[in-house]
Amino acid sequence: MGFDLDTVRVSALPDGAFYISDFVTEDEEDWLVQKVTSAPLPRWTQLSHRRLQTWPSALTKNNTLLASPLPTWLVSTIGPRFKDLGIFNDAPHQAPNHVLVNEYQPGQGIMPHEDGAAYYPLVATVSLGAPIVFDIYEKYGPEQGQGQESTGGAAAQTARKPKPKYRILQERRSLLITRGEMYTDFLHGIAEVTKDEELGPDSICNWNLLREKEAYRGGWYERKTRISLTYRDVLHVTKAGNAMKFLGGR
Ligand SMILES: O=C(O)CCC(=O)C(=O)O
Repeated sequence: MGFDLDTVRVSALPDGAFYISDFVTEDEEDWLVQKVTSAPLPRWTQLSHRRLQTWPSALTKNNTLLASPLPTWLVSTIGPRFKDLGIFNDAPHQAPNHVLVNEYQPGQGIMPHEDGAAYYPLVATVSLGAPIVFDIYEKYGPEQGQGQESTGGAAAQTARKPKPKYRILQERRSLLITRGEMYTDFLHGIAEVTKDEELGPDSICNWNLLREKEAYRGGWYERKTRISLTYRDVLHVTKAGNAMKFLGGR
């Protein structure tokens, strides 16, 4: 439909990040949240600092996806919009084939990490329920604490807590796309806090693209339950028959 991604580029970041503040409507958000939260309990993996659903299934040990369609609710509304934006056009399967659904309660987050070589270097994240600050860290910078000792203990870890190089505010109903250099050359994470603070045009790099700047005028907000749908393209996909061969079946 000719949407110009350049109009939503996060220009303060290295090439490869885009932010659309009203990607899904409030009704669509309610429906998606209902779908996520009504999933049977075994669908959830309880991690120490968040809950996770993996659709259609977890990758094998060698980062291969067993071919299976994504559930309709994850793609019926969102899939056509990705197509209109053309964001997966250059990916091997021209569409996402894997979605990680994360749920964060206030005080929960995810350690700085990279998503790695299993995926085409593009993640499209739909945020639901509440805003959250997404932190970007230099991979090799001094702040990242290269050579951080694994035996450092809690005090040492706190003292050397890495400082994000960039901060992106993800509003509810928004889409964040990170790709290319943003995917390969940086780490990302979400702080384990109950309040996101120091918010403003100088610290939040997508400030000019926000839908509800007024809500953050005081410079902070209290975290609430936030859900993310992170769409990706797994590079290696195998059909069920091939997987049986892997497992020793003939
Ligand atoms: O919830 C998010 O926005 C980030 C999730 C994330 O970093 C991941 O799934 O690798």
